[in-house]
Amino acid sequence: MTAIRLVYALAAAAAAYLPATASAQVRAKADVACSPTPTALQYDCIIKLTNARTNEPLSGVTLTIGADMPSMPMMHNVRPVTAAARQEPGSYQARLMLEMHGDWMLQLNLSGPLRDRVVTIVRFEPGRATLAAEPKVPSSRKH
Ligand SMILES: [Cu+2]
Repeated sequence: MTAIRLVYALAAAAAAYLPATASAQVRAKADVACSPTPTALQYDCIIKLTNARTNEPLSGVTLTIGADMPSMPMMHNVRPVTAAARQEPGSYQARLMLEMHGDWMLQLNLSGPLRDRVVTIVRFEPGRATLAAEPKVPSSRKH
């Protein structure tokens, strides 16, 4: 009886401890593809989130997207939007309404099963959007 109780206690401890540990180690990778809508400065973006280590799709994530222009700090005030999950696991979509064309830094804030922040820079132009230069990785990541 004592042994059984001990096993049960260990299992409960593991269940309480492991998810937090696991989520702290998981980093997200994001593939962002945006396309223009008929409305000027409005773009529809599809974001695919994967576990950076295993490449598995990240489902069930609450994803908000903020946008700012690195070249014009404090000049813009685009409200963050919450992305909607698409049918494909790990795939999300969001509509961005920007204030001008140019390079925008998209800040992807993930919460839920894991918390992470992924930053990517996208060049928004009339009629198209392309990935711009490699973003600077926030220094919180340890090597
Ligand atoms: Cu600007």
